[in-house]
Amino acid sequence: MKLYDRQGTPNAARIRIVLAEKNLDDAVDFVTVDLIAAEQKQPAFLKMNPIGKTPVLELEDGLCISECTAITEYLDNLDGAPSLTGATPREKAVIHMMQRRVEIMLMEPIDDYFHYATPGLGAALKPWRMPDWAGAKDWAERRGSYAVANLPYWDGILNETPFLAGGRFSMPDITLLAALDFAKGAGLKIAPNLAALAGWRSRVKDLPAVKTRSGQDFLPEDISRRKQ
Ligand SMILES: N[C@@H](CCC(=O)N[C@@H](CS)C(=O)NCC(=O)O)C(=O)O
Repeated sequence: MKLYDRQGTPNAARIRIVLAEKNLDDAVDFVTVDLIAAEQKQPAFLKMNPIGKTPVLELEDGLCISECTAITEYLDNLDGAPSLTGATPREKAVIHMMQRRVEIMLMEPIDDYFHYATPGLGAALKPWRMPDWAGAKDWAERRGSYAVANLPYWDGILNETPFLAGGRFSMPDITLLAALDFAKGAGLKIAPNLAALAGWRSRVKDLPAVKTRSGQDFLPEDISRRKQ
């Protein structure tokens, strides 16, 4: 299998954690996509994923799977013992619900903040960035504030249960971790008084799969290549 991504981005981190958790690192060849040069918007990449985003997992038969949730489902089920996406109907339902909540309440607004309230991935991406209107920055600032305002909700959940979908580490925990790292990398301030969230974060960061596969600085060397 081939994984097209860019190390240091939040969604690359998500799948890298899944690969480590499922002991599949050796089953994948990593192909770097130059997001700063907008390689993900070029015809060759759009053939794999018309949405023009990474990561994409290419299987041996040529099938290209995009969307972190779909890639995670696939990798998690390869060994017949899904641990990250749920085994029972109830587990699957709760995992999917929490996954969508993390996306809608955090990942998507943080992404909007990053791309419209900061230089984002830089000048080469400008032609693909909508909306290009005068109020875009204000709107993006509000999207960032919305994400930050949602953090106490997650703190409340983690006050009641060790992981987002109950007693065990699963897909939405990975997404929440990536979202928090993304928020930090994009420059959003996370309130320091959310004890349950902070406790969960340090426990999750200590899990072997997470320790080996995330925690890189956010797009470390690329930031300096960005042009406003
Ligand atoms: N919903 C998508 C989000 C993918 C995404 O936003 N990927 C980012 C990297 S973290 C990307 O490729 N950005 C490039 C761009 O926006 O042009 C998923 O789950 O895979």
